[in-house]
Amino acid sequence: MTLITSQIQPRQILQDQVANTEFLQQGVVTRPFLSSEQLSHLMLELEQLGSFGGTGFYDTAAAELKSAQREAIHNILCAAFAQGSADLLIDYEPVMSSYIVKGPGEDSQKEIHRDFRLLDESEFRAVCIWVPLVDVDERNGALAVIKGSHQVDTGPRSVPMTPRYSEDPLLDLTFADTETVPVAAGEAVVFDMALAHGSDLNHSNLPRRAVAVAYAPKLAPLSLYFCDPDDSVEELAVPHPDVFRQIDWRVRPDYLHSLGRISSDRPPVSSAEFLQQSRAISQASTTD
Ligand SMILES: O=C(O)CCC(=O)C(=O)O
Repeated sequence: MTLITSQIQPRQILQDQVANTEFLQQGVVTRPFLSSEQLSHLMLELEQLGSFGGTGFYDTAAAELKSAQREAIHNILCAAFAQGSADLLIDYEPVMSSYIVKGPGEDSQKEIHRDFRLLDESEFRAVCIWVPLVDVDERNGALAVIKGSHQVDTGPRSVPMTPRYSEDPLLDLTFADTETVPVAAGEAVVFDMALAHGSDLNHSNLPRRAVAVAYAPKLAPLSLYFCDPDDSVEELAVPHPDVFRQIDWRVRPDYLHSLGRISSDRPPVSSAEFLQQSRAISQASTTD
């Protein structure tokens, strides 16, 4: 079977060669990230900002927040991640951030998804550094991933929706199809933004808090891939990373310069094919 992949260039992303090879092939690695002092300091700063979330899944990136509060969170997270991200990544800068509170019980799942595209992935890769503030495993909704899936092309990951022609295969997947990534508080799960990921229910009786910052290469031109009502995807130039935190992705930001339409001539991938291709990529790399 021919693999439909996004033709990733083996540009070095992570400073550490061994971790970089694993990251390029699997789409995810775990690394020590925040010291216990850094973690305590971060938790105190977030607490001072107020209380966020409750039951269910809450993410400041998707929540209706005042822009000053969103920026305050972004600044706290970028400062907390500054040293660790510079040690980990080669010439990347922060673009967006999230403070995520996964309350206990019902409605706390985050569906399996891929983050939206920020750049031309045939040349550059956007990276998310996700760090839990408590130890996480399958009991309290650790991150769950499909290794190798970052290389399977399922069409443009546009906002505010995926075009109907692209028949998103992830909608039919369940957490049985994923691999849980247990990590200690302060440890990072570093993943390619095209990787399929999510998190299952928080079965504990305490909130599972986590923070995440999305990074793009400093050299990469940034774009918003906007799906218009006629189902065509348009590439809009994003002149500065801050724009990603300022725009309302539900409406076409007319002030962004259009770079034209994205081609839609790719075959649909079924969920079974998506899993099969992801596993083939992940396993090929471990046996190579
Ligand atoms: O924190 C989680 O459970 C999920 C986070 C996530 O999906 C994301 O950062 O894109």
